[in-house]
Amino acid sequence: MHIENSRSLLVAALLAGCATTAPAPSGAPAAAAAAPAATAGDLACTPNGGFTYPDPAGDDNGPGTYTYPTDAVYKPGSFDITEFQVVPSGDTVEFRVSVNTRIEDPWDSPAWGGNGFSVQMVFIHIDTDHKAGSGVQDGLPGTNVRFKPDEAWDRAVIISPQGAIRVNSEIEQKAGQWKDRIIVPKTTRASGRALIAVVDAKQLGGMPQPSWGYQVLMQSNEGFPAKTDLLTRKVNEFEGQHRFGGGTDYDNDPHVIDIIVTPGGDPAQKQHEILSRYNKAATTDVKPADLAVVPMVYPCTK
Ligand SMILES: [Ca+2]
Ligand SMILES: [Ca+2]
Ligand SMILES: [Ca+2]
Repeated sequence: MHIENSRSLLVAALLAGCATTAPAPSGAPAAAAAAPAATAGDLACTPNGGFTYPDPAGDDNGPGTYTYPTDAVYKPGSFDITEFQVVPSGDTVEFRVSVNTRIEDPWDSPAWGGNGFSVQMVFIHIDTDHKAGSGVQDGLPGTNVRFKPDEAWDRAVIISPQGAIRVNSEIEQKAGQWKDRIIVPKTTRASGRALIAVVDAKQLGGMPQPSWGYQVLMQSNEGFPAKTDLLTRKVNEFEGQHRFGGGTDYDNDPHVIDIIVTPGGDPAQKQHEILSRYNKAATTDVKPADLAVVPMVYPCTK
C-alpha cells in the first residue's frame, strides 16, 4: 500500500507538473455554469424514461464525516452531486451528473488518453427489473457498498476520465464476472459542471423504462488503485494529499463521497444515516454483510 501511495503521489506530481497553467477555456456554456442547485421540486420525468433528479449541495461528505484530499486539485464542490439526468435520444442514452464546481483537468488527461477531466469518477448502478435475486448486490469493486436483494443492479455505467482501454482492462481484472453488465460509454466528456456519458441503449438492454432504478456513486479517479479497487480512491481515517479522510483505514467504510437518495425527508441526513450503517468492528476479512446498503432510486415510478 505504501508503495502504491508513493507511486500515486509521484505520478500525480508528474502529471501536475505537465499541466499548463493556462486559464480555462472560456467557451463553456454560461447557462450550465450558472445553473443553481436543483431542488426537490425539479424532479421531472419524460414519457421515454428520461428524468432530472436533484441532490442537495454540501453533502459531499459521505456519512457526514468525510473530507477531501489536501492537494489543491480536489477543489471544493468537485465531488458534490447537484443533479442527475437521464436523457434518451434515438437509440442512445445520455447520462449527466452535475457537480458543485466547474470541472477542470488538472492532470492534463489528453496526455494519458483521457476524457478531458481528471479527479472525478462516477459509477451509475441501474436496476432494470426490481426483482429479488436478479442482478448484483455488490457495488463495483472499491466502493464498499452493497444493494438490497430486490434492488440488485443489472447494468452499471462507468464515467471515468481514463480512456476506454484502461477502464476495460480494469473491468477484466477486477470485475470480470460482471463484465457483460458493465458499460464503458462510447463517449465520456465534461462540460461546465457536468460529467456526460453517451451509451447505446442496447447495452442497457433497451431504452430506459420509467420503472428503472438508479444509484449514482461519486468517487474519485485513482490512476494507481489498490489491487481490488476499480480505479477508486480510498477513504482513510485521516485525509492525505491524495486520500479522503473521515472514514477508517480498512475496507469496511463506504468509499463513496456523495450518493442520491429516495424522495422525502432531508436528503443529506438520509445519506449520512445510510452511509454510517457499516460494521466498524470488521477490519480484516470484511464480509458483504458488514457494508453499508445504498438505496436504488426509482425516480419515475408512482
Ligand atoms: Ca450533493
Ligand atoms: Ca435487478
Ligand atoms: Ca447526496
